[in-house]
Amino acid sequence: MQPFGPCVGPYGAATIPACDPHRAGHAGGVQVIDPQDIADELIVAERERKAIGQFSEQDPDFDLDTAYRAQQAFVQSKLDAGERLVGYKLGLTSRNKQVAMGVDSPLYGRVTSGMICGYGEPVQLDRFIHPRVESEIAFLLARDVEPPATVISVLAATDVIFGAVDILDSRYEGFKFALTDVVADNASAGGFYLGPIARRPDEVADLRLIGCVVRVRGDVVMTAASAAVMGHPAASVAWLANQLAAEGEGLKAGQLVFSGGVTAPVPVETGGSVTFEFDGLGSIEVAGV
Ligand code: OOG
Ligand code: MG
Repeated sequence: MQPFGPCVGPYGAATIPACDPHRAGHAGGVQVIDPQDIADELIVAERERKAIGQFSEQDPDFDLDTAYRAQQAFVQSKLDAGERLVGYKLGLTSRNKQVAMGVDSPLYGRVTSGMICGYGEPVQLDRFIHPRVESEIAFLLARDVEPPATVISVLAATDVIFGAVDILDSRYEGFKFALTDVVADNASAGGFYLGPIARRPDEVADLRLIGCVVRVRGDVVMTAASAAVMGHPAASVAWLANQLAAEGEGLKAGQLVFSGGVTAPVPVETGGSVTFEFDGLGSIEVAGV
C-alpha cells in the first residue's frame, strides 16, 4: 500500500490556523524579531539552496513562540503555492537524535504534499543543500486524536503504521542550530519516504521492538529499536497531539505523523546508497543522484 505519490494525496486545501505574523513587530517602541522576516529568509535559503546563519546567534530575544510563528509562515508559503498539509513530523524525540544534534527538547514541524517522495525514487541532490536521512515510524490516522492523548489513544486512532525515512535538509550552515532555529526551519523538513508495507497496530506484536538496521553501501552503520523514540513511537504522537491542543490545533483523521528519528542521520551522497531495513515493515533504499 502506497497511498501518497508526489504532490498528490487525499487531502483538501489546507490553511494553518490564524496567526498574526506581525504580533511581535513593535513592543513599546522596541523593535523585536518578526516571524515573517525569519520565514522569508528561510524561504529564500530553501529556494536558492544556500544555507544561512542561525537567528538565535543574532538575536537573544528569539523565543520558541516566535519560532513556531515563523514556522507557520514558512509552511504557509508552501500552502499558498498549492501544496496541501499532509501531517506533522516530530523531531529530537530520541536520545540518538538529541545527542547527534546537540539539542535536547522535542519539537514538531509540518509535512506538506510536495515533501512526499515516491517509493524507490532517488534523492535528487541538486534539490537540497546537504541532505541527511534517518529512520522513523509513520502513523496514518484513521480518527482525530483527542487530547489528552496517550499511547493507547494514539494506537486506537491509528489506521496503519509504516517504516519511513525522513530526508532532513537544514537551512542552516553546517546543520548547526538551537531549538528555536530548527523550529522556525520547520524541523529541517526536506522530504519523506514511506516503506512498502502498511500494518495495523494490532498486527504488530510490540511497536517498541520494531528493529531498524541502517546500511551505507551495504555495510551496517547503525541499529536501533523504535523504543528509542520516547520509549514507544506512539508516545511522540501523543506528545504532539497534546502540544497542538494547547495551541488550538489538533491531529486529524487522514493525517500522517512521523515519529522522529529512531536512528541518527546519515548524509546522502552522489552515487551513494543508504538502506533502512525495518522488522516486519520492509526496506527503503535511498540513492543519491
Ligand atoms: C532536526 C530535525 C529533527 C528528528 O527526527 O529528530 C528530526 C534535524 O535533525 O535536523 O527530524
Ligand atoms: Mg526526523
